[in-house]
Amino acid sequence: MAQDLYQAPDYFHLDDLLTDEHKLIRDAAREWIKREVTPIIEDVAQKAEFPKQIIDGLAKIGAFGSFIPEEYGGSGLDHISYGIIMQEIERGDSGVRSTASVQSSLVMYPIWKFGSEEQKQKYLPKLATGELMGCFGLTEPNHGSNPSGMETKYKDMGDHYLLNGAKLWISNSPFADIAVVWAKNEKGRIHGLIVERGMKGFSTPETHHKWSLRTSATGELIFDNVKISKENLLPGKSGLGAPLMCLDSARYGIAWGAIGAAMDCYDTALRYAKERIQFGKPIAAFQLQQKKLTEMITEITKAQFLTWRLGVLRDEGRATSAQISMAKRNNVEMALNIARESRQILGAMGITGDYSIMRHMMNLESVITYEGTHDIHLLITGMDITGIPAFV
Ligand code: TGC
Ligand code: FAD
Repeated sequence: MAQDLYQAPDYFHLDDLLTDEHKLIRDAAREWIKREVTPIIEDVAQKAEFPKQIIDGLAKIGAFGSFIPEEYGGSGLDHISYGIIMQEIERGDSGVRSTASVQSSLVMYPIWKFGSEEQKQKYLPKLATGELMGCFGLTEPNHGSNPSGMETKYKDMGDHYLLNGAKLWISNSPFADIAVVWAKNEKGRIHGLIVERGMKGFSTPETHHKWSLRTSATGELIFDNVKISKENLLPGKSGLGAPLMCLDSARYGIAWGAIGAAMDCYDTALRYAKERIQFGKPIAAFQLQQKKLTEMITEITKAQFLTWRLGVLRDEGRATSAQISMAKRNNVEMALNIARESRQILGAMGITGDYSIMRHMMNLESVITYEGTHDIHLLITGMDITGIPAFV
């Protein structure tokens, strides 16, 4: 891949609204991405490999549980800091951000929010350092957008539970040490269970041949009469609302992350347009290219402010699920459109791995689908403003 010359666009001086701590966190993450991720990312994406060697670095920049209190090994930071870290990581690659989102919002968050004190002490510090890696099992072969219909179930056997079922499309599953799994009890109530690698009857086959999110390992979770200790049930909350709370945290991070991918595409396209000469001029001199670039920076700027405001609301405990859905939906679509336009600005060079744009574009096809599809987020906002659910 060509040298990483990234310069983050900040057209309306959003930096003025960040604290010194936010800027320090941002600069550390940005510098780490440039130094450790850019040099390897294209190669691992081409090979469709998860770069395990960066786990330690991710932990050191606070990518695992930045909002988890320090007593449990987290960094005790605010939600804007979490968002900024996700933005910088996704500037590098959405697949790497996925690994960090899952670990923070979908594994550490439910253990912190719904776990017993023993579970918090046992798992959170090791998840924060990356000594343990986790995954989150909600989606099933027959239940994607409608997780309430899940078929994975567990039975109370007196001194333990017996878990049966299957989860599909699970990020990190092929290498995760633990899985936070959502399953129904005999009464049909959804609960979270911590399943550990090595438990008899538990397997995690990898899903191959993805054209998108190739640096993230995706797989299944298969439970064939898995014996689960009763201590592994998350006692704090049951019902679909529990996994949906985790999704709020992850979707919030994705709203920030998508801006990172968009900024990287815009920055690459702007530099290329100023350097590429056609008809005796840099292509940036042509009105059609200026239109593309102007619309990109306008959309990025709008998304930056929407998302910063969402962060303030989340830090105040006032961000609603519907606001998070709106930001996730808007920003991912914005990033995908910018990736497509940027790729055109690069002409044929845009399809090569010498530039990051095509990789971002393919990654964003997953991001617009997972954590609630583009359609589902529209329906969540629609329900919020009309009071009428239109899912069924
Ligand atoms: P519904 O009847 O609306 O709600 C069920 C219960 O949940 C409550 N609730 C929430 N609670 C907390 N936070 C939220 N955001 C909540 N939304 C709803 C609700 O009040 C109710 O509570 P109660 O007490 O009355 O039972 O549920 P529904 O079955 O109609 O579904 C609603 C819908 C469609 C919005 C929901 O199912 C949904 O969001 N579907 C999309 C599924 C999804 O996003 N899956 C993501 C899987 S994980 C993933 O993709 C990880 S990718 C990670 C990576 O690599 O980065
Ligand atoms: P479906 O639900 O079958 O939807 C298909 C189409 O129908 C979509 O366009 C959808 O918008 C539309 N549709 C569905 N219902 C409605 C409706 N009511 N109204 C209008 N349109 C509708 N899941 C996890 O649990 N954990 C993970 O770690 C995880 N990681 C993932 C990683 C990747 C790379 C991918 C691609 C997915 C991952 N997922 C994960 C699964 C993801 O959350 C689901 O793919 C997503 O929720 C959509 O479910 P589905 O693919 O079954 O699509």
